[in-house]
Amino acid sequence: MSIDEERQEVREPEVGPAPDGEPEFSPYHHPAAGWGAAKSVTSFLMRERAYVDGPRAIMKMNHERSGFDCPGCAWPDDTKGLHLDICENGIKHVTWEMTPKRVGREFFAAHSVSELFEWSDYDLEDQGRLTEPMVYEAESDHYAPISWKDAFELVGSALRGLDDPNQAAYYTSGRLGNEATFLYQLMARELGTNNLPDCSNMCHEASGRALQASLGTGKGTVDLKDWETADALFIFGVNAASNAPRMLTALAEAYHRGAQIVHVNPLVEAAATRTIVPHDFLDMARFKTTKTSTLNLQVRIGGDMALIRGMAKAIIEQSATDPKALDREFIDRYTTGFDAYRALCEATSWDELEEQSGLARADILKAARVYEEADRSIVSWCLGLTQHEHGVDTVREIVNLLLLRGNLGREGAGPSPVRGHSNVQGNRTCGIDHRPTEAFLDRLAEVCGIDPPRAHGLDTVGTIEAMRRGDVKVFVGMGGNFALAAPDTPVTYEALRNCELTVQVSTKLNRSHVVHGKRALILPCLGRTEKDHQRKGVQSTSVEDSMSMVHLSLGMKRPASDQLLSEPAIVAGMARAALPDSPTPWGWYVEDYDRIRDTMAQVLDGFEDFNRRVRLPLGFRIKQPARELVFLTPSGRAEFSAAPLPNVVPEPGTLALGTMRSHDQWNTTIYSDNDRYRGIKNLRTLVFMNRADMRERGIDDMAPVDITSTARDGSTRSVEGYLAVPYDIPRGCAAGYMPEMNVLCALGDFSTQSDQPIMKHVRVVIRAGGGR
Ligand SMILES: Nc1nc2c(c(=O)[nH]1)N[C@H]1C(S)=C(S)[C@@H](COP(=O)(O)OP(=O)(O)OC[C@H]3O[C@@H](n4cnc5c(=O)[nH]c(N)nc54)[C@H](O)[C@@H]3O)O[C@H]1N2
Ligand SMILES: Nc1nc2c(c(=O)[nH]1)N[C@H]1C(S)=C(S)[C@@H](COP(=O)(O)OP(=O)(O)OC[C@H]3O[C@@H](n4cnc5c(=O)[nH]c(N)nc54)[C@H](O)[C@@H]3O)O[C@H]1N2
Ligand SMILES: [Mo]
Repeated sequence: MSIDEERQEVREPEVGPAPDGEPEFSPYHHPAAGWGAAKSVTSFLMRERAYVDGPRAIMKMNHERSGFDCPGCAWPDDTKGLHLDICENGIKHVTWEMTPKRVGREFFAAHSVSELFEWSDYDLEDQGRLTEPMVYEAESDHYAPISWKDAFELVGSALRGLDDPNQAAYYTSGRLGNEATFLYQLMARELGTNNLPDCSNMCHEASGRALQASLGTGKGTVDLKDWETADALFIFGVNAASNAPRMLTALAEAYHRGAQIVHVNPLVEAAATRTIVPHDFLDMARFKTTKTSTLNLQVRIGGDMALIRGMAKAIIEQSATDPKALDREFIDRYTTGFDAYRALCEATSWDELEEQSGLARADILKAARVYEEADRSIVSWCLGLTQHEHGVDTVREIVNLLLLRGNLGREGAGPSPVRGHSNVQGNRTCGIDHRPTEAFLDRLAEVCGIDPPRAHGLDTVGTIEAMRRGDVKVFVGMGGNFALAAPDTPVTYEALRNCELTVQVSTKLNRSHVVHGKRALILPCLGRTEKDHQRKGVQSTSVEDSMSMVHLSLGMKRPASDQLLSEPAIVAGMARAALPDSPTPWGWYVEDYDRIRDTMAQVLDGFEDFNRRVRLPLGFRIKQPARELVFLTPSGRAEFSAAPLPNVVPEPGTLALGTMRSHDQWNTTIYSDNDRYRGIKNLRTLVFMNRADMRERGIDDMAPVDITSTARDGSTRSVEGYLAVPYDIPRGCAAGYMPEMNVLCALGDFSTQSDQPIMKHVRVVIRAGGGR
């Protein structure tokens, strides 16, 4: 077998570290955060040998006047200037970047790429920070050092040599700062393509499209102050204690002031129980826990839309006797489409709603009552709602529910998506969009003097398909780990390997460096914690959180190597090489990021006076017209949707499988094989199942099973020897971890509404297996 054939063999990625004990499961009964988190942080800092720098960095995180923005998630910083607005997973995330370990030229000389391909993902990342640019040499099958100048020239000549600029694609993972983002999209469009796939295509694309359609702007309308004044919080499909842990503080505060907190999730996650507020030292000392939930509803996978429609139906029924149940004045003045929506709710039977949501009518009515009794309600959600075929319809259904009672454009009320990567929202705001608006392109053309292409570009799934066909020949990844994050792992590998050139701008070694094109570059960049020196002094970059606050992030640490370049400098280097006659002053921009911000202020809505406002203590909030009850929709009003309820009940014998993160993981970065809040130790190749579903299939607790998914086109994909964990999950539902289970997600199974891969509803058959 040739190297390529050998590597093409389908096999599950080994993602986590080698287990250091037998797999264990014992349900978790402790509060989220608190001492368990403190203990976990301490042992993590010890292991990463970062016990001096770690605590020092933590004290600089998320300050209102200086310091860097925690790259851990997109939850906003505390507006009260609290100086320890941090969490266990943020600390782990930052420490991971600050590791003293290095991966330099000696490492690459000692290990061929074929050898590295056999390593686990944990071992690849665990080598530490990348220190200098490297180029793949096919003859020796090794990465070898290359100068920045030659690396840029290699990219430039490959891009100049394409027959069509659409033969390149430029991926963005959501940590890229706003300034680098702006330059990156400018480069792509100056070259002539809108091929700008991003992680958001796998994440919150559905939220953006739904909010755009319903409200005219693709973002949530609430901020932290609203969270602090809501009477009811509805939290759909998010594992907050692991993935947005600072939300726990908001939930505990809400509970203290008597707000209702409803969690909707097939699993009762740790954030839906109790917490010890992480930075409340008195609570920590007294082991004082606070409840973070008043009602938990375990919907079936994909059943949220039926629940929400049921709540709306109950409100509408109630309005027959209690006119105050609906806010008629609001509906008449600001919305359109109410009558059709009401008719649809009335026509949907309770039987259907119960069947599709997996909940009893009485439970749906409980949620409806909470909603009706609250003067101000916020509905929040994450991937549990978006990574479905009908993600757009479901998010629109949330807006429908909010509109019924005028929960929009006033304090304490509105839709609140919880974004993923720390700057994924900023990436979109600053132009990473494969479907840019004409208005944006016009402004870009006028201000930057370029002629941007008007045809829409490729998203993540489209890029993989095009690379496979050979239509996209150059892939540039600005951060992230495309090989492992994307669906259908072997297919994504094949696509990347089919490229003439793959370029990865990264901080750490990962799968996307060892699954590469015919030629390949690793370009190492500064991390967010590190000092960014340019000609005009130390630079800061800006980021936008989940609630549209834009603020500066300033790195403090000495860079991991003196060969690292900043992301803006890397974009500028590639652009200058690819566009020798460019009118854009690339080098001049990089000398002083204020200059990039001055241009951005002219192109982007809401960025007027950018340089001054971003330096205000907490930065500034981008205007959100829907918050002011200005709707940029075709009708000029908020638009009710009236989508049919999808059938989400699994066919007999099959289960709906959701792929998700463990507690000790950051997307494709795995810190350990444990998932503390779900009671799992030393195990990642598992599937959580309802015990009755296990019994029916003759599967014992913790016994090996084989899982086979069936795609829409009828093709099947399997994993073997996963352990079945009996769990409190509705019948017909199952769950397991990404990225191991990405092999089960067919590339063709993306939502027809958002083009998002359907990662939360994979149709599977699970059988007792032949052993591990
Ligand atoms: N520590 C840490 N923080 C992170 C990340 C990380 O990997 N680690 N990733 C970041 C990124 S990029 C993102 S996008 C976010 C992701 O944050 P989450 O959305 O919390 O991510 P998942 O782990 O996929 O968890 C999805 C949740 O949805 C539930 N769920 C599954 N199917 C359904 C359904 O049909 N309905 C409902 N209501 N719920 C369902 C699952 O039980 C689970 O609780 O977190 C960000 N923050
Ligand atoms: N089955 C399944 N698949 C999923 C999901 C799911 O729920 N289920 N979730 C999807 C979602 S929501 C997302 S967002 C994607 C995540 O997709 P990606 O964003 O592509 O993946 P990450 O794992 O976040 O990327 C980690 C890598 O980023 C690099 N990195 C870290 N910091 C920096 C930095 O400061 N600069 C640069 N340039 N690079 C850096 C490091 O080299 C690290 O190895 O995965 C998606 N895939
Ligand atoms: Mo994400």
